[in-house]
Amino acid sequence: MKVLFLNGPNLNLLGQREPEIYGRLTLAEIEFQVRQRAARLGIAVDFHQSNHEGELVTWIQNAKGNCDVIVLNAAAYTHTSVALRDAISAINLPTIEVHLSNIHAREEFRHRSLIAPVCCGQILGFGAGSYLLALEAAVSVTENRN
Ligand code: CA2
Repeated sequence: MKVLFLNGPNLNLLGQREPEIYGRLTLAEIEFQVRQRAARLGIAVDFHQSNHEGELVTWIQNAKGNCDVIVLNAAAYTHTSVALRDAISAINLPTIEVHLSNIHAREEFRHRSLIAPVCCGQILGFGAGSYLLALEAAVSVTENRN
């Protein structure tokens, strides 16, 4: 089983600013934790970050046939991107939406997720723990599919 983790714009800045919202870990440190947990579960992981919407769309399109589940922190594109939503719809692969922060406890513009209706679920508000919980959810999603 393989899980593709995709991270959207500005997540490369994690650990440098706004630690009260996003925590103190860098994205590389979160990736390390994910890889450690995945190794214990016997899961292969791909982990990418991009500041470009089109690159995220391409990775989603290429996921078909290459992985079993996508875990997506679309960052700000969560709230704006019809392109990401259409890409998720098009590939028909289980996709789990994750966020470090609780987007519903923040500014109103973050309450709406354009990708939520085409994802199988959302995990948010647990900091780096959201990524680890998403890994567990990915296992459960594939077990329920097969
Ligand atoms: O809570 C999350 O995971 C978000 O997806 C993070 C996005 C935000 O736009 C979403 O509403 C919720 C922002 C990621 C940018 O992260 C930064 C890290 C350090 C300094 C500034 C931004």
